[in-house]
Parts: sequence; C-alpha cells; structure tokens
Amino acid sequence: MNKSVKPAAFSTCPHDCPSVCALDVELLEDGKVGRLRGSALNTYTAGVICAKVARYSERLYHQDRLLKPLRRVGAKGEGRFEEISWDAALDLIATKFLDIEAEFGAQSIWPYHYAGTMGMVQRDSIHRFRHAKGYSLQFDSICTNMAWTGYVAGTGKLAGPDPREMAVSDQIVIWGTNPVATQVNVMTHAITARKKRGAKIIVIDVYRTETMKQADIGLVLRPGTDAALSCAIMHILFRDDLADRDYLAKFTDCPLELEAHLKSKTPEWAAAVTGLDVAQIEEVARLIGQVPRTFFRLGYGFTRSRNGVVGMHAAASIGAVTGCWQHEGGGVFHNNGAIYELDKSMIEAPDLKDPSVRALDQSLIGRILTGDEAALLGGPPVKAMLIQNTNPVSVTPEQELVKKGFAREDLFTVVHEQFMTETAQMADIVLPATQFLEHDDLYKGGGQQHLLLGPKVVEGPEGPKENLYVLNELARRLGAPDHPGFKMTAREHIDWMLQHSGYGTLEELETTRWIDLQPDFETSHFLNGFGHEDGKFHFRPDWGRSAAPNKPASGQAMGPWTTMPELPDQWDAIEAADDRHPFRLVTAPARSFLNSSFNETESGRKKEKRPEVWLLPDEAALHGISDGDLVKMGNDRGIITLHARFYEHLTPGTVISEGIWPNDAFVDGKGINTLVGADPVAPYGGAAFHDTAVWIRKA
Ligand SMILES: Nc1nc2c(c(=O)[nH]1)N[C@H]1C(S)=C(S)[C@@H](COP(=O)(O)OP(=O)(O)OC[C@H]3O[C@@H](n4cnc5c(=O)[nH]c(N)nc54)[C@H](O)[C@@H]3O)O[C@H]1N2
Ligand SMILES: Nc1nc2c(c(=O)[nH]1)N[C@H]1C(S)=C(S)[C@@H](COP(=O)(O)OP(=O)(O)OC[C@H]3O[C@@H](n4cnc5c(=O)[nH]c(N)nc54)[C@H](O)[C@@H]3O)O[C@H]1N2
Ligand code: SF4
Ligand SMILES: [Mo]
Repeated sequence: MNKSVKPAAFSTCPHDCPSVCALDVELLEDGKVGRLRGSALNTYTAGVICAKVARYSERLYHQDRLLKPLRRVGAKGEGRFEEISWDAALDLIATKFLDIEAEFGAQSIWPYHYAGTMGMVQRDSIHRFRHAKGYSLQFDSICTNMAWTGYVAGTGKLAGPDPREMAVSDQIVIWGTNPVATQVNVMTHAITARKKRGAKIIVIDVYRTETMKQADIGLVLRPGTDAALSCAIMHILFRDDLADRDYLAKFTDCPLELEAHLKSKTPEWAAAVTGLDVAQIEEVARLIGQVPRTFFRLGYGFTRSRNGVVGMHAAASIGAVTGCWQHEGGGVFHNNGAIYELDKSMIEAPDLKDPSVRALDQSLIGRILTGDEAALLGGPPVKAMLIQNTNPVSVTPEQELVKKGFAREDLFTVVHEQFMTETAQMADIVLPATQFLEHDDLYKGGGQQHLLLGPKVVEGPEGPKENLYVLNELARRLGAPDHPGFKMTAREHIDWMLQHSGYGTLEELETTRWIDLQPDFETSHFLNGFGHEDGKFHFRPDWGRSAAPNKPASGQAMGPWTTMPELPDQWDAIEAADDRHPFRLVTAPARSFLNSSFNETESGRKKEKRPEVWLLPDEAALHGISDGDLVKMGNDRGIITLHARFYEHLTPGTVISEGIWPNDAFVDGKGINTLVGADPVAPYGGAAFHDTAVWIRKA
C-alpha cells in the first residue's frame, strides 16, 4: 500500500481515460475550485496530469452548464425548452415510462449510459435501475471490446506487469496509442526510464503523433497492418535465434507451429503490407530481441479496425516469443481490469436481473432507433431512453441513422447531462447533472493499479443532481422492487462495496486516498502461468469460443469471425480503399478534448483550431486540393465538410482527422462519425472508428 497523507482537498479524475489520476484540488478563498494537480504521492500519477483537467475550473464554472431541468416545447431537436422543477420532471418521466411499459413492454425502454464518469456508483447504478424494471440491457461495445478480446485471447487474463515498471525498463514499445494526448502518465514513466537508464522509446502509429515526436524510433505504418508487422518481427526473432525457446516451451501453446507458420512472414512481405522499409522492421525486431527488459504498452487505437482483435493478439504474441515477461521492466501491458475484485452487487443488483432480457448493442444505436430488426434482437422497438454519461449523437458510428432515430416523434428521450450536448438537444426532458467535484465516488484505474476515492469537494450550484439521485428517485416513482441499493447514499455505497470486497472502509480510504492492488511480481508477469486453464499463452485462440471479458449476451461470435486467422497473421477484413474511395480515414483523439467532453471549453477549441482532415501534399495535389481548402469527405454513409491540412508524416492513402468536434463545428452540422460504420467487429463486436474508406474533393 502507498504511503499517503490527506491534503486540503483531493479527488480522482472521473473521465474515460486509462490514467485515472489522483488529484490534489486547490481551493480558493472564495470556496471555489482553483487548479487541479496530479498527486505527487500517488506512484502512478506521480504529480502529472493532462492540461485539460489541470484547468478544470473552466469546465466546472462554464457559463453553458445545465442548471435546471428542462422540458421540450419546440419540435424535436429544435432546441426550445422551458424550465420545470425536479419533481415535475421526475413525475413526468415516470408517467411516460409507465405508459410506454404498459403499451409496449418493459424492454421498449432502453437506459443508455457510458463512461463519461468512471465512478462506479454514479456510472453503474443505472444497471440496478434497469434490472429492477426489466428494461433492456446494454451490450457495451464501443470502446474496449476489440482490445480486450485480442489481449485476453493470448494471455487469458486482462492484467499484466505493473505499469510503473516502465520506469525500470530498458526499452518501451508504445504501440497504437498516443499517450501524450490520451494517457499522459505513460510518458512520465517512459521518460523516467530514458533519463535514468537510457531506455529507448519505440512508437508505432499511423501518423507522426506528438508521442512519436518524443520517440527514439517511430514507425508510421498503414492502418490495420499491425499484425503483419508483428509477424515479421516474430519471423526475425525465430530466424536470428532471438526467440526464447525454453520460455516458449514452458509457457506457450504451440511454439513449433507458430515458428513454421511464420517462415513465410518475411520482412519483405511485411514491408509490402505495412508500407514500412525492410530495414526499419529489421532494426526494431533486433532491438526487441536483444533487450530483455522490453515493456510493450499496447493501446486501443490499433484495435479500432475490423481486424483489430487479430492485430492486438499478434502484437501481444511478440512478448511470448522473446519471453520479456520474465524480467522486471519487461512484459506486455494493456489494461488491469481483472485485478480489481470488487463486489458491485449493491450497486448493480444482479439479483434483480432477468436473464431473458435482451442486451442491445451500444454501437448499433443508429440501427436500433431506426427499427433495424436484427439490431433489435427480435424484441420490441425502443420507445423511451434514459441517457447518462454519454453523448451518442456525437460519438457513435453511423451518425445519420443516429440522428434520424433521435428525431422520431414517438421516441421519449431523457438526457441527464452537464452540458447541452447534441444528444441533450434531441431530448424531451433534460436533467442537469453534477460534476465530479460535487459528488462522491470510487474509481479503479484501467491503465494503472489503484482503487481510488473521489470524494465530493465542493457544494455545486443549486439545480444539478448526481446520477444516483435520479435513478433512486425514478425507481421509487416507477414502483421498482424494494432494493436497499435504492435507499443508499453514494458514501454508503462506497463503504458497502469496500467492506464487501475486503478493502476496508470508507473512513480508512478517506485517509489513505487509494489502495494499490498490483498483484505480486510472479502473478503480474504470469510466471505461475497465464490465465487460460492450461496456464499457457495462446498463439492459437479458438476465436469462436475464445476467452473474452465482454461478449454479447448470446455468447455467439459476431461479424466474419469464421475467416479469422488461426495463428497471428495479417487478416484481410478492413474497409479497403477502392476506386470510389481512395483514402482510408483514421479518427484519432485530439489532445485537448476527451471524446466529446471538453469540446465545449474555449481553451480546448482554441488549441485544436477547427475540424480538419490531414493528408499528404502530393495526394492532395492529385485531387486539386490546397492546404487550408474547404473539402467534402464522404462515403455511402454520408458526406461531411471540413478543412484540409497538409501533413507529411503519413503513408500514402491514409488521412487523419483528430478529435470529436461538436457536430455544429462542421460547416453543415455533420460530425466525423457520419462516415464511420457500425458493423460489429469480429468476433465479439465493437466499432471500427479508425477503419473507414472515404473520398475527398474540394468543396
Ligand atoms: N486527449 C484525449 N484523451 C483521451 C481520449 C480522447 O479522445 N482525447 N479518449 C479516451 C478514451 S475513451 C480512450 S478509450 C483512450 C484511447 O486511447 P488510445 O489507446 O491512445 O487509443 P486511440 O485514442 O483510439 O488511438 C490512439 C492512436 O492509435 C493510432 N492508430 C489508429 N489506427 C491504427 C493502426 O491501425 N495501427 C497503429 N499502430 N496505430 C493506429 C491513432 O493514430 C492514434 O494516434 O483515450 C482516452 N483519453
Ligand atoms: N470518431 C470517433 N468516435 C469515437 C472514438 C474515436 O476514437 N473516434 N472513440 C470512441 C470511444 S473509445 C468512446 S469510449 C466513446 C465515448 O463517448 P462518450 O461516452 O459519449 O464520451 P464523451 O463524449 O466524453 O461524453 C460523456 C458525456 O457524459 C457527461 N457526463 C460526465 N460526467 C457525468 C455525470 O456524472 N453524470 C452525467 N449524467 N453525465 C456526465 C459529459 O458531460 C459528456 O457529455 O466515443 C467513441 N467515439
Ligand atoms: S490524464 Fe486522463 S485521468 Fe489524468 S487527469 Fe487527464 S483525463 Fe484525467
Ligand atoms: Mo474509450
């Protein structure tokens, strides 16, 4: 456990970010919140947070914050609302939900949520609510599914070496993630290793990101070709006797088959697929093979492709060939989800869950709301929604369908929000939500290993209420079964969860602030065996039945999974460019936004400037496009309008658009997700945000 003291005020960053930073909160004399700082006492946060959260007061005291419940008076989406009281709003919602339930059945109501707050009380109480009423479930597919499935297919468990060990590595491979923007603490520990041990930093991405600018070696490859690179690296490791054969024999399922399979995966073959030079591939493979303490930090970005699960599994396989797992500062890390054994039964009430209720795919919301029968899983149409912590009209794929769905006159939509997002604009009832410094919660770090308390620090303005309040009040009005979870405060939930999980009490955590749950070295490095029953790393997953932390309720594999390669290989499943769509678009994150959060802040918008598509100057010229031109970008899903910018560090045929800008920041109000497809990625679903074929022409 970490040594820690209690500063004047502290909390935890609630945003959807692997870092989950421990925060020190400056309180000004007028009682307002000043700057937020990373706790120097927390060994993962190590005193560093991102700029957007450091200036959080801008979001907390933003003039556009929602402060009053609102009822729609104009047409759907027109933006005309009138203020009503909380009681009137909750009564109205309850009446509507009961009427809809009576007419169309409970499953026609779909509570929809995501990780706008990662606090387990405020985020996950919606499950208790839905189970209590038999409302439709949500299959969470939008973010982690491909990455987790691919990693766990190899390791059998969503865990890995202590992420702080990066600081004692001799080489760090940052693959398919842009931590300077998306999880800044990775850089803290990587730079420590460079300063103290001369560690090399290798970055693999599809354009020269801010992270790559800080790297010793940067590989810019074609999107969706990471498995080819991985195979060539492993080919070289076997070829040059850099594979650890003892380790392979002891810890992996089929090393001889893998070696034979990789014979044809030469660097020349991979160069043709990835667009890299043979020399670059040889160099990186040699470094990976020769430096025992190599730490792979595998991100989400490279898994947001239709072959992303295979890409993740292939990259993770490299560590099982070198055996870097055996060393401190070595191994392959993606996420620590499985180290937290928390009893969430009071929050989620699984005892009230009816296993026959359908789980609608979060990413398919556009198809679901427009009546696609397959997406509705044979059940009734969705007639009402309660939305918390997410902004689907901006962030989900197939935006044209999503907008069409939310515009339905016969859909009753309740949005509980901090800001008037695109989704709130489409609502019948808008409820104002507290921000994290105004409510209590408990957080777990996916990219690190602490369980952290995020207590309420300030009294918020009058008006906004926490998620828990809305759910408990609605449950009462809707005649939900009497469950103790509906009568508890957030602090009581936290205390209950801690005590029932064997992690002490709330009172104790208020002193210690966080608990370090990193398992011991042997466990973390899988030296007692990997997570599968046979204890081995699996080079050959059984894709139709592979272990995965999150599967659709049917348990059935989805998408074109039957053609997934049996062993790591380049899989031809991406949305390929063609004559009509010569470019492949990657919608990478912006540093100053977090998904669509923070895109309401003035400073963030200033830094990011405007929605742009970056492309190679030569390619732009072929299409008659100059730097700064307004262009149209489109495919069969829709057309958007934004500015072109020349960028030299891309592979031919690739274009980048950073950030989820507000839809209305685009010339015609159509956001970037107008272009992205929602077809489920094999084998267990997910959205391929970085895998979209498009055309571009001058507007
Ligand atoms: N500033 C900021 N921080 C964020 C977010 C944000 O939007 N902005 N989002 C948050 C959320 S919800 C999440 S899940 C995490 C995600 O954080 P990351 O794990 O970093 O994943 P992504 O943001 O999807 O993409 C990261 C990188 O993957 C690259 N990439 C795309 N396709 C490929 C490919 O085929 N191969 C390779 N090698 N690279 C590829 C992109 O160019 C991008 O630089 O970040 C969180 N933090
Ligand atoms: N083009 C493209 N689209 C993407 C991605 C991409 O890389 N490219 N990334 C995808 C990924 S990885 C993800 S995870 C999704 C995320 O997408 P979302 O889950 O929609 O995340 P945000 O856009 O941050 O929206 C979260 C909302 O929750 C609200 N909120 C925050 N805290 C609270 C609270 O306590 N109570 C209530 N009621 N509301 C709260 C915020 O104000 C904000 O509007 O986006 C996906 N969309
Ligand atoms: S790096 Fe991530 S967790 Fe840390 S403060 Fe920024 S958004 Fe929050
Ligand atoms: Mo995400």
